[in-house]
Amino acid sequence: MMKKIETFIEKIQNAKSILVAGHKNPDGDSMCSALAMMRLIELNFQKKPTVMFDGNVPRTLDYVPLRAEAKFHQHIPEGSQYDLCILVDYGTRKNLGEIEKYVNATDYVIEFDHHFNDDIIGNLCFDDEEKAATSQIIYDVIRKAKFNIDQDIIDLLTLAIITDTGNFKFVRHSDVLIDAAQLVDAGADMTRLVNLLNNKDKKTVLVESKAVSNAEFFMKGRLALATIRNDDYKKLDGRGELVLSLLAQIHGVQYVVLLKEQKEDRIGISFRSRKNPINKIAETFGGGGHLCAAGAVVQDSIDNVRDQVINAFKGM
Ligand SMILES: [Mn+2]
Repeated sequence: MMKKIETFIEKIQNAKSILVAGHKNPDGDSMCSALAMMRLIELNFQKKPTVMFDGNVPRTLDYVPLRAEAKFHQHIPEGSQYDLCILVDYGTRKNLGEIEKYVNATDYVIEFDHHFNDDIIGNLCFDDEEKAATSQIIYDVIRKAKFNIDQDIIDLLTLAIITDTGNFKFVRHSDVLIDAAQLVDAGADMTRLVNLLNNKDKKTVLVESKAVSNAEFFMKGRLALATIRNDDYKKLDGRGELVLSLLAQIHGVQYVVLLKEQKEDRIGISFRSRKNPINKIAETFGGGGHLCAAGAVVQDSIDNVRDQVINAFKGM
């Protein structure tokens, strides 16, 4: 580990231009880990990386520290090149979207990630699938390298943990609680940070609650299926987390599926499970993900996809 950290330091010292990026449509972990990495380099190496993203950033992240420093790729000057790229929380190559061309044009890639990936991009990898959030891996390196940190970095690392654990609901190992405890000791104000994320547009919450009201139930109430049609999808900001979380709170519900009509004949599917693995079902729809939280995108009509999903759960 120390050898890898030495290389990390050397690569940053030698880089003239640095790009930091995560996956397309960044979530809290991806965005906050990227901003924490930018600030870390600024504070310890006196150089300022570019933070770039593709897709949409949900409004819940509007007030995370340094949010304005993250630039939509189309706002980056044409022909920009970077001699070092740091990828955080990207998952797989196909999740990079338009960032991929900048990554491909870079000499050296360093990655920090907690996703399973059989097509690793990084020349230097700080990967750990056991971590609940990518920011924990960055925090590990910070402590081992004894890097300087400030309040923004503390808040960003904590926000990444809060969002990726769904406010500490998805904790598998104690290390994430130990990291969070150390961040609180370092000055993270949990109540303030959780509140700062409560920033959804009213229309998004109304669309989400409508989808919950109209949800269908199958398999004696063990499968809840919600649908967001295209008209409503346009008002949705984020992935419909509220739909998934509310339906999962119902007595007896073990599986929750949310169908989102992103376009006519393009359906995004989110799968959640209380206990049994669900990622194999997502794979049959050409997607994937974690054991109990997975997704897919299917080119078909919403009615066909609905029927196929109900069929796929037969025998579960
Ligand atoms: Mn993550």
